[in-house]
Amino acid sequence: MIPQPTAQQPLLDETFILQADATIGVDDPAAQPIAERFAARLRRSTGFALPMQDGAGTITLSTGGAESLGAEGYELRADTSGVTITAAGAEGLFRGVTTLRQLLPAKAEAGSAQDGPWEIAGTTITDTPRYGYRGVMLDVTRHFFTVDQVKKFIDLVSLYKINRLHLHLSDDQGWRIQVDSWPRLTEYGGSLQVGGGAGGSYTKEDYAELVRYAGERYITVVPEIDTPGHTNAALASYPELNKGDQAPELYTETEVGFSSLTIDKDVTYEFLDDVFREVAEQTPGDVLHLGGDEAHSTPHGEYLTFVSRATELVVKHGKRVMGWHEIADGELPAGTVVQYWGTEDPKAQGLAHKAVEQGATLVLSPANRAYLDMKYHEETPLGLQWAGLVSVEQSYSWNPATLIPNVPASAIDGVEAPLWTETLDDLDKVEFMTFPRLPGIAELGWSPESALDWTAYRDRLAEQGSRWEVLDVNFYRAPEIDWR
Ligand code: TNX
Repeated sequence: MIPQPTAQQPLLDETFILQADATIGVDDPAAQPIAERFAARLRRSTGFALPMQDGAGTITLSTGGAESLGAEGYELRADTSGVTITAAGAEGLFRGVTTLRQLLPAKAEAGSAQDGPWEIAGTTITDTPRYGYRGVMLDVTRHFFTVDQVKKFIDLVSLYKINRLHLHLSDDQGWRIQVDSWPRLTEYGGSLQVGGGAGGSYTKEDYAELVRYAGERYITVVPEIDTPGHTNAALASYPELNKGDQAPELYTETEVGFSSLTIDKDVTYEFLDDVFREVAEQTPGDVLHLGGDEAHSTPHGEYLTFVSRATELVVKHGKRVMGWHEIADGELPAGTVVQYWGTEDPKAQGLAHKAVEQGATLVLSPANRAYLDMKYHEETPLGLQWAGLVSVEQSYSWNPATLIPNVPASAIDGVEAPLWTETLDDLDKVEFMTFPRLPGIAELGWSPESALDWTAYRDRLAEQGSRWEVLDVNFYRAPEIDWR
C-alpha cells in the first residue's frame, strides 16, 4: 500500500471476502456520494449489485468517530464479517476508501466484469497524514491539456491521497484561463503552445468543472498566474502592458527568463487586480499562487516593489499568497506559502530561511527530488535534466523535515511534485513522468517518518504496477523495481 498508513496490524485468521450479496452502508448523507462512486467502481469489476443501505452494510462508511485523527484521518477494520471505515467526516472517509481500493485486488479497478475471489486479509488500520499539503502541479501552459485529460490525471493522483492540484495557468507560451475583463489573454494569448501547434484554454465553465471534479476527490485546486516574469503570452495580447506599448510576438520555444511585466506602470496593477479578482472568485481554496520565479528580466529593486504590490492584490481578493521561493526576498503578507524549488543551493536555502523568518510556511518541491519533468536516466526520451537525473530512488529518499537545515517542523506545510510540460504533449507522456515517482512524493507527505525506507517502499511500489496496468496508465517500468 502507498502511502504506508500510520499504523497497521494484521488480524490473523480473519479474511474478508466480498460476495455477490454484499451491501454498502452509509450513516451520513455527506458521505453518500463517496460511497456511491466506490460502489459504482466495484459494480463494474465484480458484476455484483452492491445496493446502498442506510446504516451498517457489508462495507460500512461511518462518520462521527476517530475525531482525534483529524479531518483526513480514518480507522479501517477488515475482518471476516465485513469492512468498516470510520472518520470524523466525509474527507476522512474518502481517504479511507482510497486505502480500501488498494487493499482489494488490482482487478477491482477494472472497467469490466472480472472473476473473483475478492479477498482482503484481515487488518486494522489507524491513519492520519504527516503533512496537510500534499500536492502535484501540472503545467498546462507549455502544452495544453483538456478538461478530460486533467480529470484522468486527477483520478490517478487521488489514489495516492494527493490533496492539492496546483495548475500552472499562465506562462510565456500560453494563457490558459478565461478572464472576462481581458479577453485577448485566452483568445490570442492562449492560441498556441510549445512547438507552434494549437494551444487552448479553459472557459470559466471548464475551470469550474475542474474545481468541482477535484473537490469531489478532496483535492483543492491552487491556481497559478505566473508573474512578473513568464508573462510573454499576456504581453503579446495587450501592448499597454509593455514598456513602450509594443507587444512582442507569441512565443513557442522553451527559454525562460526573458519576459517581464512593466513594474512602474499603473496598468500592470489594474490588470493584476482584475485577473486575481476573477481567478479568486472561481477558486474555493484559500490560496492563489502568483509565481514569482525566474524574473531574470526584472531589475531586482523593481522585483521587490512588485512583490509588495502584487501580494497586496492577492490579499485584497481574500486569498493567501503562494509563490516560488524567490518572492521571499520581498516583503510577504501574513499567511504566505513559499514553494521551495531549490536543491542544496545555499542561495535558495537562504531564501527559505528568509521566508520562515517572515512567518511564511514552506511547501517543498526540491527540483533534484520532486520535479517530475526531470529525466529518470540519461536515455529517458522525455524530460529535462538541468536539476540532474531523478531516479525513483532519488525522488523518494529524502526527508522533508531535514531537507533545509534549521527550519522548524512547524514551518513545513508539506510537499509538492511539479510537472513542467515543455517536452510533454500528451497524457501518455504525462503519465510516464508521473508514475512511478509521484506515489513516493505522496508517501513523503503522508506517512510517518518512521515508515520511510527505500527497500520496503520498493516492494510496495512493485505491487502498484498491476494496478496501473488495469487502469491503463503508461508508467515507466523502472528496472530497479521488481514489477509484479
Ligand atoms: C524552471 S522551477 C521553471 C519552469 C520550467 C522548469 C523546467 C520554476 C519555478 N520555473 O519555468 O518549466 O524549470 O524544469
